[in-house]
Amino acid sequence: PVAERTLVLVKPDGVRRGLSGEILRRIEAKGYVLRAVRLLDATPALLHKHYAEHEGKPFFEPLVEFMMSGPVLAVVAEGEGVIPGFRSLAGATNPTEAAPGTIRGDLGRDWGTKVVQNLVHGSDSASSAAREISLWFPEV
Ligand code: DAT
Ligand code: MG
Repeated sequence: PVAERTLVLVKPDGVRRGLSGEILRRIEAKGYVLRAVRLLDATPALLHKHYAEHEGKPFFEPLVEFMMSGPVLAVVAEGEGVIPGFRSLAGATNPTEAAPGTIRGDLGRDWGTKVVQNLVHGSDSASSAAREISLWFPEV
């Protein structure tokens, strides 16, 4: 069987603030393996597919705009339990509520924007991970 893999995105706020290295460091320090890394400017088509579950919500368009505000670092991370494991490393969606020790809790905060800027994305299930990896890494 193929080892468990998840899709991590360092969002434009993380790249802009120079936190890509710190975020990759935490993934590797936990013991997960980086399988693929790519810096890219996300297109509207890619983001609409990636965030399809949120289409129609009030934060959807601001979310897509934010995700196009600068380059995104897309990462495939691998290891037993990496899907929930990276979600634990990331912390709660709202960085104000995210626990200290997590990426969002240590490095994120509320900037008063319409969409929550929370530094990272991580797949939330095996089916999401497979779908998202094929979107961001069509060649993997
Ligand atoms: P997560 O990224 O923790 O999986 P999600 O999938 O529910 O969270 O939402 C996707 C992103 O959309 C999230 O990272 C930040 C933004 N977001 C979610 N809920 C929001 C809300 N109520 N108001 C503003 N932005 C929100
Ligand atoms: Mg999500």
